[in-house]
Amino acid sequence: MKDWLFNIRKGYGRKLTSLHTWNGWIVVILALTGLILLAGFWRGVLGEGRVWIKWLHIVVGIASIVPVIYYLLLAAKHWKQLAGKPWQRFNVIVVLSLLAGWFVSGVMLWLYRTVGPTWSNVALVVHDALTWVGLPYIIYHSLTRVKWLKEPSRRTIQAPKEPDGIHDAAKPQPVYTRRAFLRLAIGTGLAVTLGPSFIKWLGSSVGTSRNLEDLIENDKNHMVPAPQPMVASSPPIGGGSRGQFRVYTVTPIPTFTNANWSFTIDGLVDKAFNYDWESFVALPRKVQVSDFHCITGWSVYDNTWEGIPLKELLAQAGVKPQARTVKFYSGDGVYTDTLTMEQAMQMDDVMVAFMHDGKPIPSDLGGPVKLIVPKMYAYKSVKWLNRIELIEGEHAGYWIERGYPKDAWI
Ligand SMILES: Nc1nc2c(c(=O)[nH]1)N[C@H]1C(S)=C(S)[C@@H](COP(=O)(O)O)O[C@H]1N2
Ligand SMILES: [Mo]
Repeated sequence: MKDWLFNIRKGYGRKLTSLHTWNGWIVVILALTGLILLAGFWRGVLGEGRVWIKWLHIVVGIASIVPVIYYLLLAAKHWKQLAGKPWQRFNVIVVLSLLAGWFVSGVMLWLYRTVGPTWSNVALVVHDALTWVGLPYIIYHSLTRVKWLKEPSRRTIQAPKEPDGIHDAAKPQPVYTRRAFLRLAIGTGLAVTLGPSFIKWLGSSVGTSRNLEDLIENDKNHMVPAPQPMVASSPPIGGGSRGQFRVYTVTPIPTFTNANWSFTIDGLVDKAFNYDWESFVALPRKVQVSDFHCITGWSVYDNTWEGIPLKELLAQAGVKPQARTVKFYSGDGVYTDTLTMEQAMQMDDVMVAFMHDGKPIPSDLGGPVKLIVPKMYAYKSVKWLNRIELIEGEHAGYWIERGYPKDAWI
C-alpha cells in the first residue's frame, strides 16, 4: 500500500467520525443558506445580505467536496465493514449521491455564464429536486440517530422495570416500541411539514401552463379598458411561452388601478410625457418573441410580448445629447435599473411591455407594464415600470448595488 494512503487510513475510526461531523455541519450551513436563498420572503428583507449568503453558500458548497473526497479514500475499508448492514450501505450510497448531485448542479449554477441558460435550467431543477428529496432524508437520518433514540441505556426516561425482576422475552419490549414510535412520529412530522412544499414544487416544475393561468386569474390590477391584443399576439406568434416564471419581488406586490397609475418619461428630454392608462395603451405597439432568463438558472422561452419599443418612446420624447443613462423606476417605489444610452440605442428589442401571449401581464409578473430586455438577464426587466428618466450620470440599480454584475449580457 502506498505510504500516503496508509497515513490517511491511520486512525481510521476516529477519522471517519470526524469526517461525519464535518460533513454534518457543512450540510447544516448549506441547508440553512440554501433555504434562505430559495424563500421569496427573504429577498426583500435581506437585500445586500442575500448576496453574502449566496457567496457563503457557494464557497461552503465548493468546500463540501473535500470531506467527500477524503471519505472516498477510506471508503473501501468502510464498505467492507458494512457487510451485512444493507441499510447502512444504502445510506452511504444515498448520501454520496446527494452530495455529488448537489455539488455538480451547484457548480453549474455558480458558473451560469459558462454553461448557458439551458444547462442552468437543468441544474436548477436538479438542485431543487435533490433538496426536496435529500433534505427530509438527511433530517430524518440525523434525528433518528441521535444518541438517546439509539441507545436506550442513555435515555433520561427509562422504561419501567419489571416489578418481579423476571425478564419475559415474549413480552413486547416497551423500549423498542417507544423508539419505533418516535421514529414514526418524526417521519410523520417531516412529511406533514415538508410534504406540501414538495408537492407544490413538483406541481410548479412539471405543469407549465397552469401556473401562468393562475397568475392571470389572480391579477390584482384593475386597468380599464383592458388592452385588446394585436393579431400577432392572439394566438401568440411565438406559439405560447414554455417554462415557468418564478415570481420575484423585493417588496410586497403593488397593485394598480387607473387612479394610481401613470407613466412618466422625464429628465434630459425635449418633451417630458406623463401618460394615463388610456393614452398609454393607445400608443402604437409592436409584438416580439423572446426568451427570458434569470441568472439564478430558470428561463421562460418563446414569450410573445406586446408593447411599445423603448426606442420609440425615447424618440417621441427627444433625448438631449447630455443624457448618458436611461434609468427605469418600478412602481414598487424601491426597484430601479438602468441601461446606458448606447445599449438602449443598440438593442431594437427592448420593450415596455403590457401583454404576454395575448393577455395583460398580471400583477405578480410585473403588470400592468414591465420592461423587457431580452439580450440581458432578467434583473434588468423592471416590473411595475412606471417611469423612465434620462440622466447624465450613472446609477447603480437595485441588484447592481447589491453585487450583481453591472454587465447583464447573456
Ligand atoms: N420591481 C422589480 N422588478 C424586478 C424584480 C424585483 O424584485 N422587483 N426582480 C427581477 C428579477 S431578478 C427577475 S428574474 C425578474 C422576474 O420576473 P417575474 O417575477 O415576472 O418572473 O424580474 C426582475 N424585475
Ligand atoms: Mo433574476
